[in-house]
Amino acid sequence: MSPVSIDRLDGIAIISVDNPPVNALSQAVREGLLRCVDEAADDAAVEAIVIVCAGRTFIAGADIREFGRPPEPPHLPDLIARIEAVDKPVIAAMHGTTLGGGLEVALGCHYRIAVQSALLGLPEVTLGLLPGASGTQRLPRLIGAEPALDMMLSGKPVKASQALESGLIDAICDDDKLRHTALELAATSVASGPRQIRDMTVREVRPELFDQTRADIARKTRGLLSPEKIIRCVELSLQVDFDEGCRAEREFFLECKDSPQSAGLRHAFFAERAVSKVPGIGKDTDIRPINNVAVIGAGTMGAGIAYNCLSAGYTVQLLDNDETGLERGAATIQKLFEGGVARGKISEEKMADGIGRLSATTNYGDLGDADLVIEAVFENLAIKKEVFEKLDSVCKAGAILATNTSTLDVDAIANATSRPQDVIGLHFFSPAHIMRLLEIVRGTDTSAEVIATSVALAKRLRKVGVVVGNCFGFVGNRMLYHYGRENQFLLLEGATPEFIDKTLVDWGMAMGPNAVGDLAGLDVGYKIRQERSDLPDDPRFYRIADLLVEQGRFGQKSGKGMYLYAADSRSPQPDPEVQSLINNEAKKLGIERREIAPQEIVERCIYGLITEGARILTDGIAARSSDIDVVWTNGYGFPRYRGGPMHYADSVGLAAVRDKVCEFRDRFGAEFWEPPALLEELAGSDRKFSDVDPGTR
Ligand code: 3H9
Repeated sequence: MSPVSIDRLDGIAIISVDNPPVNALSQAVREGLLRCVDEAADDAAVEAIVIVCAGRTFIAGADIREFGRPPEPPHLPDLIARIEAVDKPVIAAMHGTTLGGGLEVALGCHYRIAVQSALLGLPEVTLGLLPGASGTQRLPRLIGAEPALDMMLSGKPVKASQALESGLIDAICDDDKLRHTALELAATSVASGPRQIRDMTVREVRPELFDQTRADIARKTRGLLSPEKIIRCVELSLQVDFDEGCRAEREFFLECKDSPQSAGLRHAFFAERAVSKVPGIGKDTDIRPINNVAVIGAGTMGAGIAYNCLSAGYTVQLLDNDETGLERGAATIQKLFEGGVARGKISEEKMADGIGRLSATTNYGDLGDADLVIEAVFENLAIKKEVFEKLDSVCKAGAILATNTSTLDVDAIANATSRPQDVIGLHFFSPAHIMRLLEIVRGTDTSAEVIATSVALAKRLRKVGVVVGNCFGFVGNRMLYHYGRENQFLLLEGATPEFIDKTLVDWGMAMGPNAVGDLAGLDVGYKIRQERSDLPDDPRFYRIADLLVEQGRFGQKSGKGMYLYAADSRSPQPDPEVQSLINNEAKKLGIERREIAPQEIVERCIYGLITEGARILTDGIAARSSDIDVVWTNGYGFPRYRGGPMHYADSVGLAAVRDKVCEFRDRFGAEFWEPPALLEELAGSDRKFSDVDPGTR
């Protein structure tokens, strides 16, 4: 059955799209729309046409899953041209999120109406694309080049009220009156007739607009293809006629669609949606109600988590050992709220409401009502176990007890309680209210209910929650060790900290590993290494980092680490003292320093990640390779347009990755570069990491 149907009422044809979940413009929808529009156009009894959608939203865009395949007719630009050419008024009646190709369909219609709660946007840029169905030519004609650029370059949707103000829509109505008001608008528009955006002229713009926008975007998006193409298309809307502009747009769209950047961003989109499908957890798994959250530890992390929970509407108790700690925590939370108000993110009322839901205590006995406790104390197993023993004695039955450990054994912590089924890891990333990633660490005994509740919690906190298994460092930090190891070796072998950082930033990482180490604090990793007994017995292993810490160089917080920092500055300056320390150590270890090419730096660091990612998949610590990608793109600054380390490996080709790893093994030794069995197996059978089924290993 076609997902598009047609009805008639008093001379008005109502064309309905019903393609759950988001009415994406699949081939069947395009075909159905074309058929119904033709039928209504040819029917002399029809005076106007209304396009509406069933379900939760008007069309939310092209069907992104089709982009990996050759496009099948009818093509969207042709369908929209057909809608616009109809000689009776066509009205788009929108609710939910009208996005991408959906908004382009609406722009092909002659009039647009939306409900109060509707959002309208062109988010193609977030997928490495540009609006490819004449949106770049129609939107500037309708609302002006500058606001159109804004919408397309930010990818952010606008509210219906804003859309009305800018002229993007012609009318707004109550959420429950869309059909009725759209029919009224259709009836009144019969007299005024069709109004085609293609015939409009783009208003003049300020002369510096395009140069300024290009410079701005080049700085912000670092080498992304599609923003530049969007700017060019909008510029063309002022310079050439509509059809020529559309031809250029189509060419650019196809170029972007076929680029590895868009493939990476599309992968990231679907990967983030796949994380909520957790093997062993079904839609019928019970979710425990959570209203009251307690956070143990009022340091920066604890306060950040508390702020995050308050912002999501929870009631929060903050517990620390003493009043001074609590006062400091409360002040941090107050400051975070004030920052939100200053940036216009939240209102004064919301701040007052949030702060009103916060209370503080030094007494574990006060935590009896907590539905969820999140521990964020010092990263030390003995201290954490002690906290969990206390929680076990005071918390009500069914309360979820979570640890924010970033590396430690969740089972060891769970076993300090009499209820390991209720214990889970919730690994927030710093700053907790900003970073989107939440690693949800399932212990051996964690119950399905507790996992499902944590996944729901992540959504409510507006985070991407990735369920991972329990091992040292889970997914993110376990892989980071290998990336960091190669960075340290490269320092000894001849690359400077600033050259390694620049090389990896040029490749797309948000920051270089040496600047990140200084930001996070070199002492943090040092203490963790000190506690481990299973580290490689290799004198080069994290040698430079260890020596720096032993000299009191902890990073930004002490004004010097791998780099030097001027007072009150976070800008890393190369330090000749560090360089001579590195040179001396290399000499002591008999390492001959050499010039190292950027390609070797990238391959050793990134392939270090990939090989450990393969082992993580084999061990079942991540259910699927795309989960690993979500961790790295959301928590570690891995370039989203490269999809994540595992997608990147798949795009390079696993045989090529395996060959390079073998080359490194022959050059640098098997201890760190023995190719993982999974990589060998997949490369040998011409498969990808993404072919490994969830939960099968
Ligand atoms: C475009 O339009 C190009 C044109 O300019 C030119 C063409 C020539 N396609 O996010 P959710 C799936 S580019 C296919 O969890 P929510 C999604 O994978 C497109 N599938 O729901 C998930 O599947 P599953 C421009 C899609 O309520 C399910 O729907 N448009 C698409 O939190 C539910 O998704 C966009 O970029 C799609 N377009 O949020 C909009 N969209 O259940 C992208 C969703 O199997 N979509 N799915 O995991 C979104 O931003 C959000 O999905 C939306 C709903 C806000 C709509």
